[in-house]
Amino acid sequence: MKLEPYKLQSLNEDQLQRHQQKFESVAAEIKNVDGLLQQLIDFQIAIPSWALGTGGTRFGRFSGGGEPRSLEEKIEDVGLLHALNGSSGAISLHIPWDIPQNAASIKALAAQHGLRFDAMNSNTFQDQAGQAHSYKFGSMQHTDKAVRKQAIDHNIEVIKYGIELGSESLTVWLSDGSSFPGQLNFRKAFERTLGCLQEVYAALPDNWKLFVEYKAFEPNFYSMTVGDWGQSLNYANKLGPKAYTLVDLGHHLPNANIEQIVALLLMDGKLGGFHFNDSKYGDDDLTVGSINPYQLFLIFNELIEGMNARGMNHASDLGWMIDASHNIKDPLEDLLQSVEAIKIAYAQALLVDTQELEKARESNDVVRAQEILQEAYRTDVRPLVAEARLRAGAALQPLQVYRSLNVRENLIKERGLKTVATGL
Ligand code: LRH
Ligand code: MN
Ligand code: MN
Repeated sequence: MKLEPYKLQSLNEDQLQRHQQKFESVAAEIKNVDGLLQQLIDFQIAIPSWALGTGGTRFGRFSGGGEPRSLEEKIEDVGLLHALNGSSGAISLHIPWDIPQNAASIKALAAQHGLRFDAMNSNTFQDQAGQAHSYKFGSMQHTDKAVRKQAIDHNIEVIKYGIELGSESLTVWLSDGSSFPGQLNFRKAFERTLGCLQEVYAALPDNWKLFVEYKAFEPNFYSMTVGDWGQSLNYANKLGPKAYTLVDLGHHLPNANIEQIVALLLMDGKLGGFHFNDSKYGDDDLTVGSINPYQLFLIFNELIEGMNARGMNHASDLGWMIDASHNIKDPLEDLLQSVEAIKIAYAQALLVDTQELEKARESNDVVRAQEILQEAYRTDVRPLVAEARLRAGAALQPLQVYRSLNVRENLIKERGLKTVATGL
């Protein structure tokens, strides 16, 4: 489904006056509002191809209908999101769920929608039809060299698809680990995994990055071979300058101080990118900002501080991606909410008076330091985010436009009610 620009314009016009009043009142308080708006416009968040359909849970799946049936339709869905919010200008693919049959035409289709390809993801956590060896006991950690070789070859194949599409990074998430004490020799599992990652690393083009994604639990529940940021950083350090740690917000043990992890990875120049989502109990893959928006703000506060200290470009020097799973919501509506939550947290963090904060810290004024952060967090920045969207030619209220244009109903008419998108 394509969004007609004139429809967007007329829907925006209906809301313009109300918006302008709200925007002017927030803008009056901000020093360089145009600079801030430009930063918001430039900040793009990649949509994961596997989140465009209803993934469900392991207990059931309730399709909402109209899900993308092909890679082309996934790109069209992300194109629609981008037309609505002006901030979803990239897609992240998962192989073999998204094998491009004709890379040139897929690339051209993405370009038509103003999309680029963010990190490619490999998959050695499922067995695929026709595959010679099983990953039941792991992939890169496996005791059998033939299984390890299969995992390496798959990752190299993913890099090749990525090169054809113009991607510049590979995310490796391994489900490797053990579910029972005694099952695994931790040291040997680490060494075998490192050996495989080294071969994948050697196949990376010069301008590519390798993201090592960690996760504390699931599907293995006793140990994970890339279980936390320490292990990921250890692999990344041993691999070399093109290897980085990827932080998925849902992959930590409860109450982990993710903002501190982010600060220290940035200090070492080893933070590669993000999988944004939210969670209360585990790897819940819930809408970003739906459970703990203050944590998201604190993470962005560290990101901005650390990136500025290293002279990094906020928009382009890290991989900004969502990783989500949908059970009861319309995936596209949920993704609009997630992108909005990320932009809100980013805008709030841009408002932090960093100089005053440093002064408060130097003088051990704890109350003042906390007040400075909360002052920014409690600012209603939604009119700023909306103004950035307006200036980017997108919708003032993306979700409202999505609903008023009956997008889901139209997709169901076009694609059918009983659709299953490839992916989780
Ligand atoms: C694992 C994970 C990883 C996978 C995705 C489908 O939990 O976060 O990023 O590639 O989910
Ligand atoms: Mn992830
Ligand atoms: Mn996950």
